[in-house]
Amino acid sequence: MNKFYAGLMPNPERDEAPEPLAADGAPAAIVWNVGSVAERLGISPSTLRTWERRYGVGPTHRTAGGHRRYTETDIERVTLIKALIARGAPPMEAARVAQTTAVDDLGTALVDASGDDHGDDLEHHQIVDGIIAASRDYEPDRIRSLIAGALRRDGVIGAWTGVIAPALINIGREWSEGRLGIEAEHLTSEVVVGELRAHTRAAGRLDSNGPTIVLASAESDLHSMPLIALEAALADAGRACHVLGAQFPAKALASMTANLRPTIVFVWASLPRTEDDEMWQVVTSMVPPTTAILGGPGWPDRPDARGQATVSVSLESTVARITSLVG
Ligand code: B12
Repeated sequence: MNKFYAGLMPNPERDEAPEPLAADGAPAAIVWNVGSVAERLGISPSTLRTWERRYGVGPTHRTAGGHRRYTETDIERVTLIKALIARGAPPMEAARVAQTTAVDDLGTALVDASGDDHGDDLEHHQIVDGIIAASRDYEPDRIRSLIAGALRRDGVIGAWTGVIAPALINIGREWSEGRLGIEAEHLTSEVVVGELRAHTRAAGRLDSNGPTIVLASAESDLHSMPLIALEAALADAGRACHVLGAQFPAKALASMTANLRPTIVFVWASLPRTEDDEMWQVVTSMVPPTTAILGGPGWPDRPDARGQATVSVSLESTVARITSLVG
């Protein structure tokens, strides 16, 4: 049996019994309330209501008391919209297909759309579109599923470079142009952080006795996701890091470096910094055995003033440089 249908069959041990339709002249059919449909499909009740309100895909019946009731056909249509969105279709388009597919063709459409919920067979740009659509719809579970799938399939470097960074850059642009709320950016960031951290934890015990690798974001800069991506990518290489996180104070970085004498200090800056900035002074005056590596678009473009510090332009090149330095 197709997995979609399997999930829709009543389980007498667990499910509340389906209700008959209200005696309002509607045909006798098995119907389900919003909570049961949400549970079966793994979608929140609020998403079901949003799809109904925004795209007109939802229950075709109500009880005498006005409560929503889904028939089996309604559930198939909702399942289809879910599957199409998970495969990267824009919600409007998914809703149009779900609404216009003839009842007899719904089964075939579902099999065609089912593929894999994690987007395993999707192109990078389709996953990116899916993440942006899910951010717009406030759907953390969908974002999580797409990101987890990309991490599993492509590893940290592949998923970050092909999916996560392009999605974030796009979301940042949409936000700055007023087409996406700041809440969508926060929601997506939180999911990305959670999935990257889960990936790091799954790597198990890491070598923390070797050369010390310190990762920090520049003072007053809240952007820290590239550090967390770097931590996860280095975990894949068996390396543990000291992650200091967002907006790390310049003075504290200077004194920690002097005490700990780490092999690597990687500092990220998304926001623009100037040459009279204390953080710039600290990172450009590090000396062996410490190598400072700068990442992010915020650093001043002054190769002659960088001292020993070098600049990395991608996650992949940063991992390559760090692993070559720590052996
Ligand atoms: C997520 C996010 C946030 C989150 C951060 C959460 C977190 N835990 O990190 C939150 C909501 C906190 C946030 C806050 C703000 N943000 Co913000 N944010 C972003 C967003 C969408 C992604 C940040 C990120 O991780 N970028 C990293 C990668 C994905 O992007 P990138 O640096 O452009 O990537 C290039 C290179 O760096 C390189 N690269 C990519 N990955 C990697 C990895 C490594 C290791 C290396 C070396 C290189 C590398 O390749 C890319 C292609 O060129 C960006 C959009 C963007 N383009 O960055 C905005 C963005 C950085 N934010 C912006 C702004 C304005 C802000 C706020 C000031 C908004 C506000 N008014 O409150 C605050 C900043 C507050 C502060 N004091 O820091 C602007 C900055 C514009 C500017 N140049 O000044 C951006 C660019 C959005 C935009 N398009 O306008 N933000």
